[in-house]
This record gives sequence, C-alpha cells and structure tokens, in this order.
Amino acid sequence: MVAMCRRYALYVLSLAFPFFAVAAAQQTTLLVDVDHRPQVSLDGPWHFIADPYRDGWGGNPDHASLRGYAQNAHYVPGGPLVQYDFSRSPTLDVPGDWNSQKDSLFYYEGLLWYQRDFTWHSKPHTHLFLHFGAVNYAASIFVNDVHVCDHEGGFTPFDCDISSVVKDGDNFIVAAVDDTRAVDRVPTIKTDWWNYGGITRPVSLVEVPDAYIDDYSLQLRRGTSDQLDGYVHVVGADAGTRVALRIPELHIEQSAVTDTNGRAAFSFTAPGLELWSPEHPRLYKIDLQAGPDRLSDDIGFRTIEVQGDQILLNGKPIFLRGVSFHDEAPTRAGRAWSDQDAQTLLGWAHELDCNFVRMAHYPHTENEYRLADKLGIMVWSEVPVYWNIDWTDPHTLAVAKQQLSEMIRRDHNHAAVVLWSLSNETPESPARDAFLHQLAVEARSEDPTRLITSAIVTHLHGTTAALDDPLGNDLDVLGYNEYLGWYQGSPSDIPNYTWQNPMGKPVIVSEFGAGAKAGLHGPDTQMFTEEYQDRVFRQQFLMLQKIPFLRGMTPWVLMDFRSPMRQLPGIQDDFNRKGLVSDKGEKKKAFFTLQDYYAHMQQ
Ligand code: GCB
Repeated sequence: MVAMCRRYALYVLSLAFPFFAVAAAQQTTLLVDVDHRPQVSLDGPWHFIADPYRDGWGGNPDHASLRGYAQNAHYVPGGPLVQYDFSRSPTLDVPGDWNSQKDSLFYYEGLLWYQRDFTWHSKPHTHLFLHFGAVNYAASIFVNDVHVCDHEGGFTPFDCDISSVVKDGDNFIVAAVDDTRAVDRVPTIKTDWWNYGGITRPVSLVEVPDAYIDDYSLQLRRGTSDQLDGYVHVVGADAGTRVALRIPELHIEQSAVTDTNGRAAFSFTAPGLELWSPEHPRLYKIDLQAGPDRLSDDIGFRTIEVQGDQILLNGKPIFLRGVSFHDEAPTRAGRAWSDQDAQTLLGWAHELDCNFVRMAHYPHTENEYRLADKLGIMVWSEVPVYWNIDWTDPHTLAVAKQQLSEMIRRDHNHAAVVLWSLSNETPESPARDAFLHQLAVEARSEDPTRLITSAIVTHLHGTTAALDDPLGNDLDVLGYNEYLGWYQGSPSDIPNYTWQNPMGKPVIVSEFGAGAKAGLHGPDTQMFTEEYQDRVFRQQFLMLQKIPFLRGMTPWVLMDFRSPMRQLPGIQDDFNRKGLVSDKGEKKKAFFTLQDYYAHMQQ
C-alpha cells in the first residue's frame, strides 16, 4: 500500500486515449472516502447529444469553425451557422445509464456528449475537485471549454482537479462519454451483461483545503486481536506535518508526522477492540485530521487468512454462504446506483442467510460495500477481466491494472471486503497466465491484508472435476465455476461428480445455476421452469456437501439481469434468467431452497 500512494497518481496519465484526439488533459486522482466529505451534488438533468459519427471531435474537416462540442455553443436566430446547442437538447438524468432512460438509446453504443451549468464561489486556500462515481466506459471532461481530465474504465471513480479553471459565478461542464466496445478494452467485445453507457454514478463538487488527505488505511494486523497498522497520505503538505487519528469509542488519540512523500505511518495497540464479523459487524468511527482537513469514516477490524485449505476469519475457520450478483437495479432494470438499490439487493442476500456475496463482474457502487460493512456480509470484489481479453496488448494490461488499483484504493477500508478477484472464466494459455500473474503481484503489493482469488472454468474429465488450472498458483483461494445440470449434463447426474484439489488450497464454487422464468411452472425436467432450476440447486447441494475442501459457494445469480446474449422470446426477452429473484422482484422456488439450505448448514 505504501507503494500505491506514490505510484497511483502516475498511471492514469500514462494511459493512452486512442479514441480522443484532443490536447492532453491533467491526470485524474481518486479521493478515498469522498462520501464523507461535504459535497455539492451535480446530480439531476444534464443535456445530451448522441454523436454516432463522432462529429463533436471535429469529424468534418470542411467546417473547422464548428469543431468541438466542448464549447457551449448556442444557436441564435439570424446569427451565424451553429449545428448543435446543448441548451436546446434533451436531458438525461445523472446518475443513470442512457440505455434504460430513452427508447432511442436502448441499443446505443458510442459517443454521447453531456452538458450542465453550475455556479461556484471559491474560498481562498482550497482545491476544487469534480468527482465522478463512475462513467462507462471512457470519459473526457471539459470545464469552461478547458480539457481537464480523461478516464478509462466504467466502474471506478475519478476526481479532476478543476481549481485553475473554475470561475467565480457561472461555469459549465461538458463530458464526452464513449462506451464503444473494443478489443483492447477491459472488458472487451463480448460480455454476458448489458453494456450500460453513461454517467452511471453520482457527480459532485468537492472542495478541500490546499493540503488534503487523499488516502488512508487502518487494518488489524494478522495474528493479533488489537494491533492496528496504517497510514494517512496528505497531498500538498510539507514533510513533518502533524496528522491526528482518533477513535473516540476506544479513547484512542494518536499522532504521526508526514514524511517527504506526504505519508504519516501509524501502528498502535487498541485495548478492548471488538472485532468485525458477520455475527457482530462492529464499526468504529475514525476521525482524521491534517492541518485544516478533517475526515471521518466508519471502519471495522478483522483479519482474513488462509491455512492449508481453510479460510480463517479472525483466526477461526469459516464457510462462506454466498450468492453472486450484478449491479443491476432491482425492479426497474438498468445500472444500480442508489442506496435503495443497495438495500434491496443486499436485503435479499441477508434474507437468504448469506454471510458473503460475490459482486460480479466489476466493482459495484460503493454504497453496497458500505452497507455490507454494516450488515456483516463479506464481499468478493472483482475487476472486469472477463472471458478472452487481449492478453498481449500493453494497453489492455495497463487498463486492467488501473481498474484493479482503483478498486483497491476505493474499497480498502471496508472490512466486508475479504477477497480481490482478478478475473472470470479466462481460457488457459501462457499469455493469460503471465497477464494475471502481473495483476496478482499488483494486488498483493497494494493490499497485503486481503486474499486473492479468480473465478476459473471447471474442466471435467469424465465425472471428475480436476481443479488444476495453473492460474491457481497465483491465488490464495480458488474460485471455480461449473454449470452441471444446465450447460453440462443432466441434473440427475450431478451427485456423481467428484472433485480433486491438487493445489490443496481453499475452494469456493463461484458459480452454478440454471435459468427459470418466474411464474413458469412445469415438470422438473423442462428447462426454464422454476421446478427445473430448483432441482438443479437440490442436486448441486448433494454434490457440494461431499467436497471436503469446499469453503464457500456463490450460486449464479441473485437477480435476473439484462444481457443481449439472451434472446429467447417470451422467456428471456434480453434477460439472463438464472436469477433466484426475477427482474421484477418475484422470488423463484430455488430462492427458498437456498435459504433453507443455508439456514440448516452446520458451521
Ligand atoms: C458464466 C459467466 C457469467 C454468465 C453465466 C451464464 O460462466 O461467468 O457471467 O452470466 O456463466 O449465465 O451463462
């Protein structure tokens, strides 16, 4: 993590931005715990122009004077020729993907320009950041016609320092957002989920003092029950600046000074500390202060480690009763972002008696992680290195590393997060191994306190599942996906399969499942009925309970989600139907079967 503070600011700038031929912008940063800072929300209606021909980037060389939608041009009757005008253009709600807001944009993938005005009165000795919770996929941001930052990757936040361009009074923002799928992107061309485009998470203005805390971490040291280690990183502070850390409920007051890198290190004993666990999700209020900057957070303390094929939480073996889910908005479809979305999704997981969730296949909205901290639900958090991406392109590796670093940086203070996942179902090859090895090294150097995993395809040799993918050598916990009874074989054969674990590491079955249309009933041999799905779950349990090294499961999937790969009319209608709950919130039979199984599971 030490390395991360220094390295972090550099990599965003170094990423090429192949789709945007514009002057280089400043780099972005990522302010940790921005939700606990005072913010001015910029959520609400933003004007938009869909630009499939990319004309806003100056696509027409004969009309040089018309180039650049970054300008806030207005059409004036009787005035000069102007061929766009944001103020006359329709609006989209921010946050929100564009596909689920306008019928005309349902299948739209490409470039779309957003614009909104704001007023601002700066205070002396401050910096102003423009914060985006997530923009899918690539964003180029302009304030008052100045190109302020670029960002690539659709599921992590970024902050642009706009202090030097903001004016006293009226200002405007233009955001060029491009969700074109491409071979060098992460994810790449094909995924089994909807490529929801747009400014999908909240936007705000965040004012901080000239010297400000951009990152911190406080973790329980493995093998102890009261030893806390961490750091606070301050930007713009002289070496020797005093940083105070308080935990009022434990009567702890500590202080340290920044080094030449702006980093103040902490290490102290916290007598009487109560540990975080699913049964007792204890969070403590942590107050930080560096000069005039103050920040608070609610943090839990626990250890997570591996011993042989066991996973230990706070030193004791634990079984992870989980479920996988997409960041899909319950009952309205589209990308999830609100507190209500988080409460519904994690509320269902809680009802299932889960102590664990797999947030598939990319970093979810941060409010889900905060709620998981409060509810005591452990989290598997993943980057969208999905299926067969380009293992040899340096840009692809850079953008995968960037998304991994941003995920870890944003979420490393959430006790709920126990596993960082590097990938999902990647086909075996030496190039893949080399690529994912680099991600594993990166994750370990940035966060040595958590476990590393991946979801791997299970290869079957007859009725034997041999967990021997070489990727396992880089992991602490092996995730294996299998679809016995759906894509592979019949449900009646599932209990005949046996599992081998040559690496001797803990195993999570990270996916199994079957499709069912809510309300479609019939014989349990008929695919897409609730009865068929339910039978697959029951048969899976007969097999899973015989695997001696199984340490958890995250069946696929909590709720139906949109995917253009799922076309069957009257049944799928653009939804992957493997949900235990339908996209309308109807619980299927298998929901109650899993609930019952977890409720009776011996720990
Ligand atoms: C998988 C993928 C997941 C798909 C699922 C399915 O193996 O990891 O993203 O949605 O199968 O439903 O086929």
